[in-house]
Amino acid sequence: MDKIIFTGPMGAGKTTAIASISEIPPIATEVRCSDEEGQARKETTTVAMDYGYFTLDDSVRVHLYGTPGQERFNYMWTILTQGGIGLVLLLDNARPTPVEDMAFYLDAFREFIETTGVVIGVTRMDVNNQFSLDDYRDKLFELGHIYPLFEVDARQAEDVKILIHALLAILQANME
Ligand SMILES: Nc1nc2c(ncn2[C@@H]2O[C@H](COP(=O)(O)OP(=O)(O)O)[C@@H](O)[C@H]2O)c(=O)[nH]1
Ligand SMILES: [Mg+2]
Repeated sequence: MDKIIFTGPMGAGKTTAIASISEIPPIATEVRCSDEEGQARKETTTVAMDYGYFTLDDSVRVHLYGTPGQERFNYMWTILTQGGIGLVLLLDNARPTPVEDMAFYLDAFREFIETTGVVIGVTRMDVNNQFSLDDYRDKLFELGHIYPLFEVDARQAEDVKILIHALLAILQANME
């Protein structure tokens, strides 16, 4: 079973991205945000996980799981990555320190990434362009990582598909 994990901070677009490409109405578990930042930004957050699926051209089905964003649900991260083939990290460019968010999530999922692969999508650049893709690239360079990085809009299926195909391409390359 090909299982891809979507992670990233609250509001980065995980639930939206899975909904954009899923062939079934995605299953999401939303509750009211507990923290003040969350309450200011949006009404609900994903508690347990998001789930949807998507079929590739060669009729291989890819299962899409979104992690909850809030720290109090971190224990779910380890559970959700089990059996996963790769990670899509979404970052919200309109958050205060999205480049630091990237470093945090790359570290939190380090073991999983080392055994699989990761692609990074920066969302909401239309809302706030305070940071450019080069700012993220500089940080990746500083951390010694070479990972694919894209500007995406989680509401656009084509953008989300680019992330999935880039991830599958690097997983393929790692195997060869
Ligand atoms: N303007 C804009 N909104 C976006 C973009 N990507 C996602 N969103 C919106 O951001 C909000 C938060 O997304 P959501 O999927 O709930 O984030 P999650 O907490 O990571 O699951 C939703 O209202 C999305 O429609 C983008 O590139 N531009
Ligand atoms: Mg969500």
